[in-house]
Amino acid sequence: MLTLCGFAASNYYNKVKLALLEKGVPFDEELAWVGQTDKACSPLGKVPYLKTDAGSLSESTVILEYIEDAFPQNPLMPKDPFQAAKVRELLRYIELHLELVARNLYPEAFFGGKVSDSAKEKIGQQLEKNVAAFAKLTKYSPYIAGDQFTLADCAAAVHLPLVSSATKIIFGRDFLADTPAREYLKKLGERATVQKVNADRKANTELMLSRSKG
Ligand SMILES: N[C@@H](CCC(=O)N[C@@H](CS)C(=O)NCC(=O)O)C(=O)O
Repeated sequence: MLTLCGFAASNYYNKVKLALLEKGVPFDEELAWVGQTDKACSPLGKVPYLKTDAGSLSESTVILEYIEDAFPQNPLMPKDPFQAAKVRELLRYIELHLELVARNLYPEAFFGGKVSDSAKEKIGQQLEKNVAAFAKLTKYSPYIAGDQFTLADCAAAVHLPLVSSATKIIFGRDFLADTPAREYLKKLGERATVQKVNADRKANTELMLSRSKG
């Protein structure tokens, strides 16, 4: 049995949860806030991590690839090696070049902190460049890498909304506004799996906020 550990307000946690739901792989969830994680499972203390009968794994993309390899049902990767590499390329862009850069805005955008004006300027320039490059790789036909729902859609579903809202809050402009991301995300939102992830995220975010107030 698999146990997904972390908390449902986390976009990285939700990327893995969405893949498990899409594949129909049974799993349990174990609540672990940052600071309360099992360092034997996730040495950096990050979430998510996955407990399996063979041992534990950290790093969300590694977990995604493990799930895909270990459970062949409802594949989330193309069989063709080149097409599979294109999916991995998109996954990398979404995580490394969009989410990880936009993440520097989150303290001010979502958590009441402050990001310096010079940092904002640098992040804005980097993100603009990265969004333009990302747009060259996306297909939206109807999924982000083509006609199959893949691991790249699991990443896009949870990370792109944060890139949009963080840039809108900090720069007054959604950096993804000129791409088909909004329509695509709306369509993804019709999937029962995405609805479940989003409902759990909302409930857990409220819990997280009430903990930080109390
Ligand atoms: N590269 C990691 C990133 C995970 C990550 O940053 N998770 C956040 C929560 S959304 C976290 O655990 N933050 C606490 C920390 O970095 O110490 C992955 O893909 O799993």
